[in-house]
Amino acid sequence: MEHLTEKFIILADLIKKIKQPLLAVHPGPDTDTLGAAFALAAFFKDQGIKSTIFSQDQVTGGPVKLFPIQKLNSEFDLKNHDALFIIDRHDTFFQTGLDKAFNQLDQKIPLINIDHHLRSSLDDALNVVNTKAAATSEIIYHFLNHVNYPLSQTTAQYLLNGIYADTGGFRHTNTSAETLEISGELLRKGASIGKVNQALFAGKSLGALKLWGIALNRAQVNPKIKMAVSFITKKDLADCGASPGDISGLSEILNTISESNFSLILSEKSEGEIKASLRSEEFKKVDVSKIAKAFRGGGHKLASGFEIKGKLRQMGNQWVIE
Ligand SMILES: [Mn+2]
Repeated sequence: MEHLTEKFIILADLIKKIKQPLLAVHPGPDTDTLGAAFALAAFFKDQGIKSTIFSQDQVTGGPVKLFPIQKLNSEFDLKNHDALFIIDRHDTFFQTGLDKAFNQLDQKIPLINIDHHLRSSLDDALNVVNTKAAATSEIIYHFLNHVNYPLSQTTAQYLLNGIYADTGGFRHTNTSAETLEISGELLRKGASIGKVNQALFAGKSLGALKLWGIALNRAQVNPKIKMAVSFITKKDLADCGASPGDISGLSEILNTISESNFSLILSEKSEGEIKASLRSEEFKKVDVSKIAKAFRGGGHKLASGFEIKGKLRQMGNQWVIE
């Protein structure tokens, strides 16, 4: 992580001059983007800096139990801020209209992009990017360490939440020795693996399991391309009383089918929009981000996604996108 030191020095210097930064988490906020943002906000608060966290979308599923989500703002007015932080996914800048608001400002404010995904630099930004980091929360940990910020138990938990989630509970191959060392340090500060595990992986609702049941029942493997595929309609979600957050995890289960090299879950998002999430495993040697890119999506080698226009409809025994 040595090469980020230079960025950290610039960032620490920049933070001395700001009073009201806006922190943007990515659409469909996950545990890592929230963990990184809330940890950074705690640091700011202790420096007498009043930060605001902006989340375009509501938080659903497990992360609800891990963060004070009532503190999130669903709107922003960049004129009230003197710095803009994009947390965990650089495309948030474009997807939420922050780019337009930023470009319309009479007086430019610093733009900081903190990310661990591939190809995630932003023009005109201070890019604090490390693609080797398992999570953005890991980068934030290093930064807070760099400025000698003493982590409280709550802040340590935020960071552990992010790291635990993005490594699939230390099961994915992005779990490095450093990831475990950091996590050990966070445990020493009082963070709990049990708490985050319960919220993310163990605490499944009946609705979520019913939804998985429907999707697993529909699952098929395409033997030619070794793809395991299934899908979820909006009606399924409503019928099961499940939330969109319950869909994640499904692609990971599908991914464990030994005849498949990667999994694809299609889920109806809003009217006429279908979300696709792809997963693979290191040993399967498939780069799912290439598939996602072909559909103008993004992500990383083992977990990517894209969106397409359409509706899922049943025609006899077949389901089609129309
Ligand atoms: Mn992340």
